[in-house]
Amino acid sequence: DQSQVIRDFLQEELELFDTYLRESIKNDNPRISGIIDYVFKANGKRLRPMLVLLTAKACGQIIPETYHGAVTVELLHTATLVHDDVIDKSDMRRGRRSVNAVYDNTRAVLVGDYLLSSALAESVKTKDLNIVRIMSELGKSLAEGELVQFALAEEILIDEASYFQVIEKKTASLLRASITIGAITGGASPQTISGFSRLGGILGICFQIRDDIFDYYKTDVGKPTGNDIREGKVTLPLIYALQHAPRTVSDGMLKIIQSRDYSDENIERVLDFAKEYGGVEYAYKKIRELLDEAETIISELSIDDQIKTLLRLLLIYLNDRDH
Ligand code: 2DE
Ligand code: MG
Ligand code: MG
Ligand code: MG
Ligand code: MG
Repeated sequence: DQSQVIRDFLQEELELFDTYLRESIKNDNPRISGIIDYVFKANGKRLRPMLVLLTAKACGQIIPETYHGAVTVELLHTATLVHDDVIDKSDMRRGRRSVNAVYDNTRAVLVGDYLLSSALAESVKTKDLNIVRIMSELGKSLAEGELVQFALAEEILIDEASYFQVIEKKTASLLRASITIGAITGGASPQTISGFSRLGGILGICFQIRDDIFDYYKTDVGKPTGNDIREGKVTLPLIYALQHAPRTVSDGMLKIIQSRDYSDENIERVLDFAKEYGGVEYAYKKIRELLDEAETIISELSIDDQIKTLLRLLLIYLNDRDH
């Protein structure tokens, strides 16, 4: 796992991050702390805090505000996952049962609200109005992304531009915010902050395309294959295949999707169709193009070569990860 090198490089910082995180979610009421403990006992990848810390370190300093920044993004991220599993009616998360499955939707919604508010409270501890603004706008963007995605799924609207619009809002915004907050608290120049921000956005897009590719294969993280299609979510591989397969074939697939007859055989047919007509390949090609852009940005950043190497490793990790 490529992320181990980065985790080792940030070992002390990640330990301190955990202390800040624990402090932030402390609650004396066992009815609440029980659920919160359940949520955080799952071993998240800590990807967003890593981005905050690595970027701040690249820019020259990690200060207490950096940790508050790392905590605010992790809390908001966790809030969205708790809500996401309610929306997607998903009973698994990070290889274990989701909050809505173990408790119920009511509690999952409320714990998500609690975590969202905790995230905003934490952002204030950075004492930087810019960061508070980034986090507030981020909450809006994430909810907007979900709303647009839901509308598209209802309309069964399939086009690449809409797809990219959604993943920009629901995923890229969060990775961009993480990296930007790292650069701000790291004391970077406006030019460096903007370079990192662009890098964060690209990382985020790659991250979601990769996540969407996972849906085409069996994974061991407890997610049923084809879940996105079952939810009416038409992602990049299928969008491409629908637009490039012979008309008669793609019409047949569209019929299945529009009929919402999601039997296992039908799902299998749609998944195979997307693979057969180059959809998965195309998605990988998109990722590679974006990574080339990312490489250009990294090479132009005025930061330590060692950290450039780590950023490159992070890029590889994001795309080789198996969940
Ligand atoms: C993950 O997509 C979605 C992330 C954004 C969720 C945003 C919500 C609204 P997936 P997986 C729920 C805003 C909520 C706030 C501000 C608390 O593809 O495959 O469903 O991991 O992800 O389930
Ligand atoms: Mg989901
Ligand atoms: Mg979702
Ligand atoms: Mg997904
Ligand atoms: Mg995912």
